[in-house]
Amino acid sequence: MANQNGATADLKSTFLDVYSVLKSELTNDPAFQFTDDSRQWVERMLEYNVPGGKLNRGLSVIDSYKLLKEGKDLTEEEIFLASTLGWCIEWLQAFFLVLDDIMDNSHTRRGQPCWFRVPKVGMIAVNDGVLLRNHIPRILKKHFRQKPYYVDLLDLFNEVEFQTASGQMIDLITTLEGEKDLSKYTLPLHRRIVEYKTAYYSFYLPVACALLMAGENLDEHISVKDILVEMGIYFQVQDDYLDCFGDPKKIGKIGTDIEDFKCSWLVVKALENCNEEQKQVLYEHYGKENPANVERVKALYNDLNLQGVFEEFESKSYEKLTTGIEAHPSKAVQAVLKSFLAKIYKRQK
Ligand code: GPP
Ligand code: MG
Ligand code: MG
Ligand code: MG
Repeated sequence: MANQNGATADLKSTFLDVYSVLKSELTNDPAFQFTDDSRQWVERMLEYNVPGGKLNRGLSVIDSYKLLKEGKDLTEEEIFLASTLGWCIEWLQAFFLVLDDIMDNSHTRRGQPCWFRVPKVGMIAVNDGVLLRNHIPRILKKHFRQKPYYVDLLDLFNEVEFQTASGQMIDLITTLEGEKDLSKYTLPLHRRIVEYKTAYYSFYLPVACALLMAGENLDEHISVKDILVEMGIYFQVQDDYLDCFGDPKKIGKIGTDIEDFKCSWLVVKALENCNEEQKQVLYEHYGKENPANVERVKALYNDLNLQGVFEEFESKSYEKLTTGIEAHPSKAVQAVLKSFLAKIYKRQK
């Protein structure tokens, strides 16, 4: 066990070393004449937004690639390249989060104020998001241009970004003022939102990167994609649950879903399980900024035992996903998927 933890810690420190290399390349990019001020801005913006998360998405590119290689030792180049792809996903995540926090009017992220709330940052954060997004093709160009799978990588990142932005759009337009209508909040709508806004970039993308690096054709791995999308949906249900019931000290952010009138899994389940009287409470109090309204919604969630409903959902999802994984013909792919599931099952952060 100590050994395994040692290996994990090692992998993480190698991974962080690659971050330093990429950051230094980007802050010395010859395509732009950096001044001290502009270089310092980018440097601080990257430090604040890129490396401070759980790094699960990024690290799982290396994990997945290793498992696909079935125990063969990776060369230094392979470790560097898999880490670089992992960082491209972390950059994408940083880009999404900087903008998502503005759109969701959030306060904290990863245990610190959201980037746009930092003094003198404000709406410069919007342009920082655009820059973070533009760093990805610059990293890919520098390190993968000569690879046979370069075009496929670019295409993959583009496709997944499009899916995520489309999911984010439906997450946002369902909450529009004047159309605040809880009756449209059903499980199929929730599923559609979270499949697009979360599942592709968080679950499919890391494995797809590893598959491309291993020389695979993504069209031949549709069943892997289907399982990963299911896992991503389960992951976002956990995110919705933790938004209300998680410990902000552990998850590093304060929930805003009730205030924001989000089509969260919790409100969908509350609507499914409530009586007429409780429905009135939801209609009256959901989607308001005032803490008293929020508390009233939370009290109703407790009355409806949504924690219990969630626990049941969690163990059922685990069983279903495991069955799906074990039906996959390749043991190596099974190992990739199982390691993903183990990382998120019953997560508290
Ligand atoms: C998670 O939603 C989804 C994203 C972070 C994707 C954002 C996509 C963009 C194109 C900006 P969330 O709002 O529930 O996440 P969190 O709870 O972490 O704020
Ligand atoms: Mg959001
Ligand atoms: Mg958010
Ligand atoms: Mg959330």
